[in-house]
Amino acid sequence: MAKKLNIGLIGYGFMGRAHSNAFLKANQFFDLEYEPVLKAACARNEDQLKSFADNWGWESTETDWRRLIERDDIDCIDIGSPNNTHKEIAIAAAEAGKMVLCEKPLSMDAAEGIAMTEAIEKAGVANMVWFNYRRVPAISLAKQLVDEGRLGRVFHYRALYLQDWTISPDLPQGGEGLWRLDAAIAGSGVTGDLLAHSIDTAIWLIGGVDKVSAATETFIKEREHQVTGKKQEVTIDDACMFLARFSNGALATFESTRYARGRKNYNTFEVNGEHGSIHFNLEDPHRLDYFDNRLDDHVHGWQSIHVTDMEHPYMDHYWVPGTTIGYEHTFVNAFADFLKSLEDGQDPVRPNFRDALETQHICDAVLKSAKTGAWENAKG
Ligand code: SOE
Repeated sequence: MAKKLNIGLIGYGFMGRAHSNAFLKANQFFDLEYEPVLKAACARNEDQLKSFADNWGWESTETDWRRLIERDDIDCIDIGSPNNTHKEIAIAAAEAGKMVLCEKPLSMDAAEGIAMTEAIEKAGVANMVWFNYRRVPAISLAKQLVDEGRLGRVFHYRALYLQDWTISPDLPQGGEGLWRLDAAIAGSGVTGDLLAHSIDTAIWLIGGVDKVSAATETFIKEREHQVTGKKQEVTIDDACMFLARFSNGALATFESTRYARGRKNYNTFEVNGEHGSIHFNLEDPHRLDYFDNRLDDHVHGWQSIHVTDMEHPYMDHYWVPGTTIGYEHTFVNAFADFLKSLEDGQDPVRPNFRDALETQHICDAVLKSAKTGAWENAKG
């Protein structure tokens, strides 16, 4: 008999849907001791919440997250609401002894992240931050190749995260669906929203960052605010580029924008090492490109590994070799890893709050450097 884990989800937007789907699917594909129960979904807009809850099979609803946390029949709080709500909810949930899952980025800034991480660690509750791209099988395979020493010493890391959905000056900022453009709700623009993903992947693959030097730009200075209906200053970073020095001596470049016409969710990275290189592009997510310099000279060349075989990370839980899985499965895989980590003798799941705080420190240093023009310490 599976052990039941009662989930209380906060937020019904894009991530509320992605997480709900993961809760419903994880036990269908993975053999796990724990089984989630979609106990209660919580958001302020009652009508929208009801139709969301009906659609995904949530047993009940709450319109006040404090009430959700008080409930004795909730074991785990999942935070899928906008960034400015993460801190208060995570700390209250930890203090109430609940497990906490939190959508990325961890927080508005590192100061908030420190308070959240301390509360989580003090309470000793299981926790995970949904940096879902670690669970793209091709990115997990990249981690395996690096850990197997196939690249040797790493010299370069090069990441791009490009989108194009904010180019129109008529796009409002703030409110439902558009809070990512409002710094008061999101904390920052592409740095926290997109580069946090790139940074999480990078530090997972090759280790920590010591220093950064950054430049940011806000191309459209004023936008109508959806809530107030007034034209207001835009204070998010629309684009960000930074140089990084990793603790292991590697040199890196990161670039992100929402103004790259034609790029929809172009999250790519390349790692160049002494014995080989790897390259990944989320718009072609089943492939990992690999160059192995240790092969004989006459067969040197980039291989494009179709990461769909039974030996590849996560793929033995799905279909047959050569068939693909999707974006939503990165959340299924992450949640399955979380449930697995609750079983006896298993290591805590990663990335946890402490890992996400490391990313948050780097984001803060990037934003600081963009203002000061100087190299900034990224360690916090
Ligand atoms: C922004 O457009 C966004 O939805 C991010 O918030 C997600 O984290 C990213 O995975 C896709 O793009």
